[in-house]
Amino acid sequence: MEAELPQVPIRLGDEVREALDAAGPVVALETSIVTQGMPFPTNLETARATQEAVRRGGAVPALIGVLGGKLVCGLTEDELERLGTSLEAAKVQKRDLPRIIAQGGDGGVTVGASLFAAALCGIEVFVTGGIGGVAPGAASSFDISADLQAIASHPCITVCAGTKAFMDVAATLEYLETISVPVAVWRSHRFPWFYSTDSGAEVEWRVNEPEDLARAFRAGRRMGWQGGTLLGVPIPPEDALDAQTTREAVDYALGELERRAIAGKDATPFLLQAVFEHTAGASLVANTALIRHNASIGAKLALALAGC
Ligand code: PSU
Ligand code: MN
Repeated sequence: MEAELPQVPIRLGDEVREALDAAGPVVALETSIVTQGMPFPTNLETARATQEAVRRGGAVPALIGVLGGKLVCGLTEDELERLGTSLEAAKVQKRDLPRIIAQGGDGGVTVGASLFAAALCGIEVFVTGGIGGVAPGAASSFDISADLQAIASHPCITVCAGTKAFMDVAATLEYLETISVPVAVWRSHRFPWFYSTDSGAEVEWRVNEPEDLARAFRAGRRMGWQGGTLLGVPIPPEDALDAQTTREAVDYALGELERRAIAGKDATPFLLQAVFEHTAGASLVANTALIRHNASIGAKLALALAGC
């Protein structure tokens, strides 16, 4: 007999509930980066530092996860630790939510699953490190992250440092155009490249102030727009890997992926680990820095949205 189905679809943390009741600024955060994306204890340290960056920016952080079959928005420190030290916590993509919840499982949520939860709660800003994207070779493998469709279909701004570096950035931007996701870049016309500041891809919409993006997002919602918006935030130059280091690490990681025939949801965690090994850990330091920086921008955005 499986766990009894929950009557309420999501449990809010106290602080998150209070902030939402008061229409205050809240920033949703994912946890697949905690359960699969980073090794212990950096995963927990990064999650704490990310929440801290949101708080310093004047907003309330809402870590999302699945615990004992319950979707939770606003994990406590104990709950975060449970996810971050578990060897069993699943990688919960959006499509996995019904199954993991019905089975009573634990899991860290991806960008796509986080956006589903954020929309349920009415949270309009979501921060991650790097989104999934169109993989190199997707023309034959069909490996296109479910994150992209989720960004298109939930009314939330996703703040990221681009797609993860081993994705095909140009193809991802084409795909986002196809599914009508507005793409903006923070104080640049060049889409970022996760560990490095510049992917080489041009983006029409440069955002200089959080209010610019908040007003555009509001304009869309007033028209009945149900979809999200993507904001690319370049990693601060002092934390960035140079482009050659990123290129070499990505080429190495993609070569290993092909050699070992790894596919599906295991690909991204494997690639992150391979890049980590190739850069002797520098990629993890950069990943931590970029997500903290994204969180500080996300907080500014949440504040701007609360005021317009
Ligand atoms: N950002 C990071 N590290 C991560 C991820 C994002 O800095 O590990 C996770 C996110 O949860 C994202 C997932 O949704 O990787 C993408 O997985 P896939 O490529 O299988 O869709
Ligand atoms: Mn994939």
